[in-house]
Amino acid sequence: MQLIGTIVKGIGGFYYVEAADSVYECKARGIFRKEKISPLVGDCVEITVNDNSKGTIDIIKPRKSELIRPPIANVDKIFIVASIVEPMPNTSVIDMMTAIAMHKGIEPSIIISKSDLSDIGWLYDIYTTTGLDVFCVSPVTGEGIDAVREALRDHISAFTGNSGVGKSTLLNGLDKGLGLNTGEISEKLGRGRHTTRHVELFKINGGYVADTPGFTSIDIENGDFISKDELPFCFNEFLPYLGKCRFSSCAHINDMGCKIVEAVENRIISKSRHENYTSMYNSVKNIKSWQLD
Ligand SMILES: Nc1nc2c(ncn2[C@@H]2O[C@H](COP(=O)(O)OP(=O)(O)OP(=O)(O)O)[C@@H](O)[C@H]2O)c(=O)[nH]1
Ligand SMILES: [Mg+2]
Ligand SMILES: [Zn+2]
Repeated sequence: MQLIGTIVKGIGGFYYVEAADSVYECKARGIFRKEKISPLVGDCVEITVNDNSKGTIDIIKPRKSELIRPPIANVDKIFIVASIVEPMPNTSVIDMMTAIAMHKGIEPSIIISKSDLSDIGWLYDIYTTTGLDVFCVSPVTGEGIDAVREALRDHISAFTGNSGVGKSTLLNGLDKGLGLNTGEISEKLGRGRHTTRHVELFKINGGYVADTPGFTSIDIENGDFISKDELPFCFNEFLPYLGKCRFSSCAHINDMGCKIVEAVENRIISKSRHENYTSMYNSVKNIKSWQLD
């Protein structure tokens, strides 16, 4: 029997493919190894299922997008989860993530978690100026859960963010049946660091969402390099101003006649976002793409 499905999990050389409302344990054909292609969670695949309900992946359909960390294909939306208390949010990491997502043509959104524990105002104020979707959630009070569930509808999405921000807790809140492991944040006890160990897609509201292990540091990998000319296009709230500055070579840092700098002065664009743009710009401006190879 031949079916088309989605890889929802990959462990120890086996891929679990959801197709026609069942999940099949599959092996990849040897040809992929020869061609140095590895199937990814999120891949749309054609499989052949034998009498024992075991399958073989025959074809991997072309990918719409590909993330390196977390490793997932065909993601439509990235939800960057930032906790308002420990682990404290780092806006430069958030802004790098939103830029990388935009660069890959994936829609970024911000989830501010643990809204029951502290006032989320300052972080909300920064991100509400970006034009991106911002959700404030707490699985404890139930705030924001329905809004996130609605945003997941019919898409492949990924939750990303530091270990301990509450990605798995939020998923449990979205679907009470999941029962994912969550961890206390306690370095002394040595628990709560990377409670989630592998990437897995869960079906919610007709879409798939990935729970992913939190990152502790963020490296710009080769595929994630954004050149200085592309960078302004990776800041959503800059888009309406691009092409309108006095000089066509405007770097939008402190240039004369810059419409973006003007919008920062008028508090239409957040100062924090512009500062993080400036440091990203300064770190890439002297790198040529041939230096990355
Ligand atoms: N009060 C409160 N606690 C929360 C909330 N969300 C998560 N927590 C707690 O924060 C801790 C970490 O949550 P996890 O869901 O394991 O975090 P994670 O992002 O999945 O972490 P990794 O899997 O390690 O990447 C747990 O003790 C949760 O109970 C929230 O909205 N409010
Ligand atoms: Mg987790
Ligand atoms: Zn400018």
